[in-house]
Amino acid sequence: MGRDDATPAVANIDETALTVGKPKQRAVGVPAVTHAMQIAVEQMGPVRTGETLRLVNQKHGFDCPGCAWPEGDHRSAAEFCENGAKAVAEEATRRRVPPEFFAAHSVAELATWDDFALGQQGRLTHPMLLDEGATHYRPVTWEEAYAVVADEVAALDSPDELVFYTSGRTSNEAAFLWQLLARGLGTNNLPDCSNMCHESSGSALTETIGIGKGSVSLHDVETAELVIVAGQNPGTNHPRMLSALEKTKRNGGTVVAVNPLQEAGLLRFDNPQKARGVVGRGTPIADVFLQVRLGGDQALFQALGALLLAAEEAAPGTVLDHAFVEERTRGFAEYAAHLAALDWDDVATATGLEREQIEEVARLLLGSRSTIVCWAMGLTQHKHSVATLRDVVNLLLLQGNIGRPGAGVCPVRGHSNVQGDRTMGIFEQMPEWFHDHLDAEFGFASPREHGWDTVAAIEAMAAGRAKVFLGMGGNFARATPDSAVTEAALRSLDLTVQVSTKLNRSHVVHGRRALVLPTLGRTEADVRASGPQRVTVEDSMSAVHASQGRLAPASDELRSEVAIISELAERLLEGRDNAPRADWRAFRDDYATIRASISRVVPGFEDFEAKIDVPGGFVLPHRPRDERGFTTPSGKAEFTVNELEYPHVPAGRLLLQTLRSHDQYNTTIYGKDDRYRGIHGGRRVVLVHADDLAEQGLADGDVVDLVSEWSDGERRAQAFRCVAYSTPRGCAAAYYPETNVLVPLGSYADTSRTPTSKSVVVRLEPRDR
Ligand SMILES: Nc1nc2c(c(=O)[nH]1)N[C@H]1C(S)=C(S)[C@@H](COP(=O)(O)OP(=O)(O)OC[C@H]3O[C@@H](n4cnc5c(=O)[nH]c(N)nc54)[C@H](O)[C@@H]3O)O[C@H]1N2
Ligand SMILES: Nc1nc2c(c(=O)[nH]1)N[C@H]1C(S)=C(S)[C@@H](COP(=O)(O)OP(=O)(O)OC[C@H]3O[C@@H](n4cnc5c(=O)[nH]c(N)nc54)[C@H](O)[C@@H]3O)O[C@H]1N2
Ligand SMILES: [Mo]
Repeated sequence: MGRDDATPAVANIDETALTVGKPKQRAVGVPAVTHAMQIAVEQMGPVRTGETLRLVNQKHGFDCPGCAWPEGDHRSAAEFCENGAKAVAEEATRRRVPPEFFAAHSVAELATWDDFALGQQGRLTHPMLLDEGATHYRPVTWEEAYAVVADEVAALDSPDELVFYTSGRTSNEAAFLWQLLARGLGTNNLPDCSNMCHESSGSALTETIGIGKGSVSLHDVETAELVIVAGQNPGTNHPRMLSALEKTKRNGGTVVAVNPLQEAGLLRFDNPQKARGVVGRGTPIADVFLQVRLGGDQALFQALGALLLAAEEAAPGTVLDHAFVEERTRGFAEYAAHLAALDWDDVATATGLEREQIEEVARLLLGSRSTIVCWAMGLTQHKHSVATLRDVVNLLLLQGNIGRPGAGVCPVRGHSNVQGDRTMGIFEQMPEWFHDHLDAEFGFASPREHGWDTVAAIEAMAAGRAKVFLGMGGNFARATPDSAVTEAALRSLDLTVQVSTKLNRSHVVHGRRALVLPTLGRTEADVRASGPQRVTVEDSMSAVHASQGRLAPASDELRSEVAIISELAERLLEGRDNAPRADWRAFRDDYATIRASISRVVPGFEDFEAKIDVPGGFVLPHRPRDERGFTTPSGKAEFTVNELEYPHVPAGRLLLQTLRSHDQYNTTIYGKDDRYRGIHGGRRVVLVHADDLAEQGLADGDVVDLVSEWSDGERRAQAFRCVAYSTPRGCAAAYYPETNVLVPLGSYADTSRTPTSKSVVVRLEPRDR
């Protein structure tokens, strides 16, 4: 089986408009507003743009489908964020993909289009079926669509041949029903986008503090004395976080950035809502910038721990929070002994940093009474990510930086409800208590054997053990690693079903039969038998609040996710032994009935309905944050001993990270510019240190193939323009999803099994221009 790039056919790659300029030193400001407005007006027209953007993240509006950064208590009239506006515009677009579109374009033709071309077609309007052997999708009624699913599910030998994927935009209500349907049929095969995202955070935090969620509030970030932002590009991916960091700075706090790339948003922020940002010089964000090597963070956090321990030894009683360490934690002595043997040569190799740079940050830690560490994909997508994050926790525990104002762990989530989906049970290995509660609520016996995560699901498809794939949002074919392998796996299925808002590659990489089921987005009014419905979401800081769309739906045929799931459930569960006793019709007629069930199954949701009547919603309990209590088996926070790891790259090879440009939302491409990094008009670029290019006999502007090397062979992504860029020696960067073809399915993080999208060993092979 080939493992090379065929997506889209390389013959169609047109990057003639690509230009490269100088990276920016500051983020947001007026250009961001202008750019967002341009995209919004293109997609929605001027009137709808005004109406729609007014409702984003307002207390009676809809939750922004952009990112999971929380809303503050004091929202400005335009809680403005460039990339939030772009996310909204993509959903509220006036462009449509009606049945005539599918009649005009065969699936084979669409499979040669790139992600940008597919996504730009607009909103799906009608349920579509691809019959066995057919060349084109054809429109069907909802009833016919459900019958096809029922037919394929009835033909299965076991419910474990089903895969229920979830992306993180799904509301709590829909997610709760989705997992109930899967478990009602008898499987825990519930892979989700989180497996590829913050799973390492969940794994490390659950082991060490007993809960896989962040422990800080927005106010904590704004009032912390020290915030370390590691492995994250907030200027692009969480722009509203820059307003919080601006406040941290104004309150006298210090910010340290740890990143191989000098991301504009980490350098300087021009707040578009403040006159100062528009006309002045904006706010410098990072006081210290550690340009770390890819995968060098574990070494950095161990080194910082060792320096704190050394300072404590030099002046006993002045550095550590002894009371906290003694009363609330376990394993300190072993951790301290382990760090005493830290090899500083290893630290230098792993991080690429000077010892003085690390000592400077250690001094900031010593001087800070409240420290927060924020992180995202730069820390979670490596082989040793869970170990790295355990070492982040170790460092914070030393000074008692958990469960105290201005202190804590802050994994910054991606999708706007990815955290809520997990809370609702979207996980292949929910704890026993969850199953007990679910069984009690619905009078059935849910399956207890763990299901498949994303990597396991792809392996199962490839091995013929999975037969039917159902995707609740997302773009499984494109978001997953090892594109060629994954696409072949998807094509071997009997049926692929995608519940989607917009056209994407997962619709054209299909099983023997395929369904596209169009659904309402968050911006749209969802009116059911009992009237207009609201749904709920949970942000990165465990705040749950209501979201209510107001726009007229993109088409009369659209059904809400809740309606689709409950209608499917009635048909798939009918007549089965051990089916959950659920009133699916009541669920879809009035979402409050779903919330009533949630309130009995998930702790923290008692009085759910009343709590979301309060504008801004409510914050879920979090014992480490609220009472310094730890629900680990020992009842204490766990110091852990982790062998130091970092990527070893053979001579002549580079370590590639796959990351987001400024003009994309995961696999949805808004445009072909990456303004802050100086890239315009194209995406097939690889950012490489100038000396590495020279050493390989290459120059800026040369076109190369990226070839990844793995134990089972090579993978190739064709035709990338080399860009000389500021990044540590030996490190390179290129955009996802074009480079997913290079990430081997078998290369994932220990424990969390997150694909190693931030460390892929590659060589650059010159090709003729
Ligand atoms: N506009 C927009 N917003 C988004 C998204 C989007 O695509 N577009 N996606 C959403 C989702 S699902 C997520 S998960 C988040 C993702 O948010 P991010 O994690 O910010 O996204 P990435 O582009 O993957 O960027 C990773 C950052 O980590 C750095 N990095 C890479 N490897 C390392 C490393 O080994 N060590 C350190 N210290 N740094 C490293 C990279 O240089 C880069 O700055 O954003 C969410 N928000
Ligand atoms: N190489 C590499 N791979 C990665 C990453 C990386 O950094 N590098 N990042 C990983 C991460 S962090 C993540 S989270 C995953 C993302 O994985 P996914 O969540 O699967 O991908 P998205 O691109 O966010 O999904 C976009 C599609 O969702 C659908 N959609 C949008 N809104 C809605 C809605 O309201 N309802 C429904 N039903 N559908 C909707 C649209 O049809 C759209 O085409 O990718 C992962 N893959
Ligand atoms: Mo993500």
